[in-house]
Amino acid sequence: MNFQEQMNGYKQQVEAYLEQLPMSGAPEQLKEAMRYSLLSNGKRLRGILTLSSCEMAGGSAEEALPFAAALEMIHAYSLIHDDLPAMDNDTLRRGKPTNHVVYGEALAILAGDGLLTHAFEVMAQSAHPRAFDALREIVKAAGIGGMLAGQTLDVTMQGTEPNMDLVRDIHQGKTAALLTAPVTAGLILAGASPMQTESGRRYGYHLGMAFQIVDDLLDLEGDPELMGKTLGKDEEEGKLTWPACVGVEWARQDAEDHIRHAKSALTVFGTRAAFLQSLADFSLHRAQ
Ligand code: GRG
Repeated sequence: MNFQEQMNGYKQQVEAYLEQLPMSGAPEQLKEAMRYSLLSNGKRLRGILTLSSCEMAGGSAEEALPFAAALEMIHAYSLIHDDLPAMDNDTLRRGKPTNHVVYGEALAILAGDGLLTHAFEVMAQSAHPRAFDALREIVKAAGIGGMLAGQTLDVTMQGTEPNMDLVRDIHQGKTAALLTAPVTAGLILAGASPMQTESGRRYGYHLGMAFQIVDDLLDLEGDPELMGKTLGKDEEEGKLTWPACVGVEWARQDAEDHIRHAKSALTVFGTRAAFLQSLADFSLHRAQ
């Protein structure tokens, strides 16, 4: 199976699992707003990373599915809230009108809250012996010292002079944290050693940093059709991005360096790392 076939296989597994989530107890309108964003056309990278990391360390993708789904739910919540008028005020996401444009602000906030809390419900239902350790990785990444810390800096420091240390902290929190947790959680579920899990953490950090630098570059020079959202807003709104700190050419170079570090962090897994190493290259060259 080549890389693209493997990607598609993991993506289908994640999407089939998300599609059948019962979301029991949710009023119909809330469920509809949650499913609108959750099932829209995302790359499913966080889910794919969870399943493939678990398999890389000898586990089964099946046992990692609730955690892959939880990460996609947390990601979808962050996008819904990020798009709200009080935050980035975006009207287009994944090629469709944003959640609040369709359902109104109140229901969009609730759909985000619903996805976040349901993610924990789904993980808590897992009978996996290491479920709690995997859940701890995910809580930390999504929480106040992870994604929320990055987003807080992003929102509050907007318009200030670009500064490399600050942008590094923003990127690590808002993006790298939620791309690292799928890897460490997947490895933990597979019973990987602490040393292997730390290698996965280094991979996730560098992958995440590169991913956000590429996102910053795509905002400057990407194709809005492919990206499925409005581009060019970062510069307009004085967002702290890596190209704003070092320029476009250096930013591209730095993204390449991060990908090199990400790939070499996985050498402890030998040939089993091939898929995740190709995924790192894919993230560097992505157009969406
Ligand atoms: C608590 C009010 C409140 C808000 C939370 C934490 C947060 C808001 C937002 C985090 C935000 C964020 C949008 C980070 C950027 C990360 C990023 C590059 C997202 C896009 O990821 P892709 O390209 O998206 O994987 P797809 O659509 O493919 O899943």
